[in-house]
Amino acid sequence: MLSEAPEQVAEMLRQKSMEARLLLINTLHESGGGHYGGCLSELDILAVLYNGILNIRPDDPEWEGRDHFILSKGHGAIGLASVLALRGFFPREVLKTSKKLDSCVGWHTTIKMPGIEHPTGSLGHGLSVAVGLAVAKKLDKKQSRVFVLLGDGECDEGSVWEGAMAASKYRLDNLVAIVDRNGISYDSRTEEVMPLEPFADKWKAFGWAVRSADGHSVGDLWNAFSAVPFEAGKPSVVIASTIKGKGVSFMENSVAWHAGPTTDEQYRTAIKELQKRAEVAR
Ligand SMILES: Cc1ncc(C[n+]2csc(CCOP(=O)(O)OP(=O)(O)O)c2C)c(N)n1
Repeated sequence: MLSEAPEQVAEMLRQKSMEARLLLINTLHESGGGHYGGCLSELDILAVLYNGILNIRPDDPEWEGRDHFILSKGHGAIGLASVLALRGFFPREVLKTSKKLDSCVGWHTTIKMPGIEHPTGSLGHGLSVAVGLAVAKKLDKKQSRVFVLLGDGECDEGSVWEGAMAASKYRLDNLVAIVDRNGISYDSRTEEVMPLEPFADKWKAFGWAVRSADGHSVGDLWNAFSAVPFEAGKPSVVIASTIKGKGVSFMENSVAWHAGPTTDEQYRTAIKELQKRAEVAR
């Protein structure tokens, strides 16, 4: 798949997501902890979107012609904040302010942070907000697109499926949903909490054009996002297979690492492992 994206672009994207992983771990450890698992699973998706797919202006976050992005799984806030900082929306020093009153850096997204379109954290709302934005773009005859990232556990919320129905009713082919399909919810596997499979078929039945991707392959993600809309007149969904805690061995695919603090020793191990992976990737 990587061969379909220019190798320099793929290399740049891998580099960006590795930098974001390091920044994320530093930020979370300095903050006293946070949502390690879901932030690490979403990072490659965000790195690809923000470094080549989304039409945005980091120095003018509210530029009218921008593509919109909503992080519906709002607890992935620091993952997004790391990518936004590296993309130039604000200085990376801002990420050190999380313990200060009135900081824009927190466990969930807030519109105080440049680049954040909509505050999230209460799951199940982002898709409906994205549907509203996409309808508005259609009515205004604007070319910009709306992307929204959902967690798979989040898809247990009935409101997600109300949004999904509305998106196909209004033929929103300017709307792209991505599901971070890491197979884990809050403290259990998704299929134990509420079986989602056959997941792709469910989206199809709700009128969406569906594509699967390896959520940690920048080439695969790039190809999927570059091909939207997958069908004219239909909203697109990318089901991205990911690993919760990706990049840190003791966090990977573990229900114990949805959120929490890291000890200094765990922090050092995580950083060492990520640095080693970055060297191997080079
Ligand atoms: C409406 C609502 N119910 C419950 C929660 C508590 N909660 C926070 S994260 C989470 C699990 C989400 O799982 P998933 O969407 O798969 O997130 P990821 O694994 O990607 O971190 C839950 C239930 C919440 N934030 N909002």
